Amino acid sequence: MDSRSSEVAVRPPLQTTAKDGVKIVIVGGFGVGKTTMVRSVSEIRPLSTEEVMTEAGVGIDDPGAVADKNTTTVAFDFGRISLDAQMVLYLFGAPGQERFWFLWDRLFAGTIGAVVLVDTRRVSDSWYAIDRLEHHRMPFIVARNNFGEPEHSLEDLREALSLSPDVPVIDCDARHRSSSKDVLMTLVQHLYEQASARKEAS
Ligand SMILES: Nc1nc2c(ncn2[C@@H]2O[C@H](COP(=O)(O)OP(=O)(O)OP(=O)(O)O)[C@@H](O)[C@H]2O)c(=O)[nH]1
Ligand SMILES: [Mg+2]
Repeated sequence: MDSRSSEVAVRPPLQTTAKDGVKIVIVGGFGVGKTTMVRSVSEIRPLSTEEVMTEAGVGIDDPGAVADKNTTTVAFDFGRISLDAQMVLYLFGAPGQERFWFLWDRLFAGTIGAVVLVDTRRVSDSWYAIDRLEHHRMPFIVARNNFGEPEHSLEDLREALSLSPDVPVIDCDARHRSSSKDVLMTLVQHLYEQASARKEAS
């Protein structure tokens, strides 16, 4: 057992004060850090469906900028985090490879919001995720994962992705729990603001 899994094992069960549970998905292109984010932030041992990428995938799987990556998500990741005494988020990490995209629409069922993780070395890999979320009219935020010093600003990224001004765009490091938690807090805040704006308008 590695040190991370022993740390997870001593975490307490769901608090009895928990009242609201909501489902969130983390989407994005291949190898942008979706599984890493679910693992870093989950308070339970996350369920993962990682499979080793073998030679059979050569020509089908494109490791691109993540050439040292040797496993990939073939269904989804699942984790949980209590944001406060009452609010619990159930996290689903989507599979990034195109041949598993057919699973996404199922994953979106019952979801109230999404995080689009982006690797700015491969911005165009995010277009499919944004397209699907807009199709489902699902609120989302964009989180730029830390794969080294970025060449462009967050505003440049907003422009490259043609995002409307109200979509939050932030930086993160999916490997770190506090950073991943900040991403989820930003999403929840965004959901609250959207719900309040709808209430005021009605
Ligand atoms: N430098 C850096 N590497 C990261 C970061 N997050 C994840 N990685 C690494 O990037 C690789 C891909 O991470 P995964 O979490 O498997 O990516 P994924 O989006 O789940 O990949 P698929 O499910 O196969 O689409 C792994 O080798 C991670 O260790 C990050 O913030 N910075
Ligand atoms: Mg994954």
